[in-house]
Amino acid sequence: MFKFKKVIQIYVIFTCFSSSFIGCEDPKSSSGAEALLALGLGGSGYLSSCDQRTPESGRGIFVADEIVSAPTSTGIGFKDSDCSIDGIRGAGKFNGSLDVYTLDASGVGSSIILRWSGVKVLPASGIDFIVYENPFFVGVQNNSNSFDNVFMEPLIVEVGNDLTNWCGWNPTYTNSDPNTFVGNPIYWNKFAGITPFIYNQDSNPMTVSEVFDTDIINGGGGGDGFDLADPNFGNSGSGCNSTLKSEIQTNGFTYIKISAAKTILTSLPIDAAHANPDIDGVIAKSVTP
Ligand SMILES: [Ca+2]
Ligand SMILES: [Ca+2]
Ligand SMILES: [Ca+2]
Repeated sequence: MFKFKKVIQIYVIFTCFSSSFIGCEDPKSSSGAEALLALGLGGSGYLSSCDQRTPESGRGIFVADEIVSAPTSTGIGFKDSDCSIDGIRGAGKFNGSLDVYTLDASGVGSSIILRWSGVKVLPASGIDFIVYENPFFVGVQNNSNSFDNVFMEPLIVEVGNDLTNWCGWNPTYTNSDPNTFVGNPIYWNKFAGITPFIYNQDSNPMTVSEVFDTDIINGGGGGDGFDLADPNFGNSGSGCNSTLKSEIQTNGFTYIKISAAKTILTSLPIDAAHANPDIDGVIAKSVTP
């Protein structure tokens, strides 16, 4: 959870109000006015900046660009689910992206389901897609940082073809004390929300090969990559079986479901400060023509 979220939301809303209502309507959000009323501001809703951004295309980076399910999106600020499909905008190793949609810590709003409009994600060599939350390295902000302490809000990732049955990567927290939260990425196997990222489609587009190299310490773009050929794939997920696993590994998948980790693995030692993950977006390496 960002400390400054509410401040930024209120700032944006006030900016919107003080510069007249032109461009401030959000036709997709009937709850915008309700949220403003809840803040004591009254009046109409407004258009989030994410609504005015578009994901990059045309060079082999395929951004998930369609929201299938984000049931508690309000269309406002960090609760605008459009921020999860408008492209990836990292803010460097030491800052979290602000181009994000924040999940709820529990309930239906703790997951989001996205897809790539009209196509499926195909299996490719190496990692097949990358999930970007907005983690950042804690500590000294230069290359003397040991890069073993991340402010992270872990996510669990699953994929499927029917919105009912899902296969995942068997995420496992391996700290020797399973009841203590440690922000060292080496303990968070096959979660997302773990690896900071510098890829930003606007200010740091990188090359395609750099973007699909998630080793942020050694020149890659960062983010959390997943491979359908990983031996862990199919060892978790609601409704996963060997038939679905094989189908996805052979012919790809349509939907990705991204959930606040503790809502699936309830024993994880994730406190309230790390329980509202923020989704910048997802990219795939290959999709159907
Ligand atoms: Ca692969
Ligand atoms: Ca976050
Ligand atoms: Ca985004």
